[in-house]
Amino acid sequence: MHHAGTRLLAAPVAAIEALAEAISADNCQEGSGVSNCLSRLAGEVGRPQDDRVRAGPGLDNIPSPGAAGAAPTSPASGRGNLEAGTLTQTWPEGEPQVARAVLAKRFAAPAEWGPHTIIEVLNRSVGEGDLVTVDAGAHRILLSQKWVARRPLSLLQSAGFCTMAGALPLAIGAKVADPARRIVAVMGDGGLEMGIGELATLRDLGLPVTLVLFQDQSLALIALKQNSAGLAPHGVALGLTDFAAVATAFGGHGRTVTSAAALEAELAAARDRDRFTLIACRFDADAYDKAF
Ligand SMILES: Cc1ncc(C[n+]2csc(CCOP(=O)(O)OP(=O)(O)O)c2C)c(N)n1
Ligand SMILES: [Mg+2]
Repeated sequence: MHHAGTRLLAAPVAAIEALAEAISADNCQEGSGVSNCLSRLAGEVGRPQDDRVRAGPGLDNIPSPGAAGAAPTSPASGRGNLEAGTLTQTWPEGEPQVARAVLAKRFAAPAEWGPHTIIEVLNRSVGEGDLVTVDAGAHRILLSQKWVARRPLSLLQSAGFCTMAGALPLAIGAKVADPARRIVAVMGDGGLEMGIGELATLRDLGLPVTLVLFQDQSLALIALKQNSAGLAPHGVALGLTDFAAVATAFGGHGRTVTSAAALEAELAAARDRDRFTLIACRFDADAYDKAF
């Protein structure tokens, strides 16, 4: 790709656009397609001669949560410094900005409401010092393309096993470790129905976590895989659960929303609540058609 002493890449924009095309054409699979695409993207843009990881104060460039008016950094959130002082400024050609622009265009919201819009609202509403966990499924694949992480280690997920229902215990653990930090769990309806008992843990430990639910009444990722294999949908439809009522029954606050404005308002209201909040975002099961 390159060797010491040469410029990393003469035309990163063209390379990234070509890879964005590849991402579009790829049948994105959890744990394989998308991550491979993005690894290729990183590879094409060019790794530095020494991986650009050197001793130095590079993470000074990342503002601290405290600077943004968020909760003070505790030992747990302080781990976001990735062993502070070991990284330096990278990508002198502006490659990250180009990659972000290409991804933003490729995965732009096709409608006023749906999974794309929910992630855009989250990008606006989640603060720099906050921590997000995300479950397994189509919602996670889309979030992986659209998420704007402001700090290292601020997005937790089961990246290896991709296990459903993991986002809730991840959020519980994060909140126990750092009670002052805002924790937002992003889940699909299939995943939450697998691990719904954890709502009782939120109640019993008095953890005011915010749970944003992608309620499409579908195991959407499996439906997409069946479709791309030329199969008819089988065993992927979910009934309509009233998750707001379930949250109330578990001692939390529950709401169902179907617009960006309502989601934004509920996210803001959840910030100061002393118990958990579940926001069920309902949208149609076909919302991921042509998304990947
Ligand atoms: C424990 C477990 N069982 C099965 C799977 C396979 N799997 C991956 S995503 C998915 C569907 C997830 O549905 P949902 O939580 O509603 O998310 P969506 O895809 O609809 O966004 C399944 C069954 C898994 N990753 N983990
Ligand atoms: Mg679903």
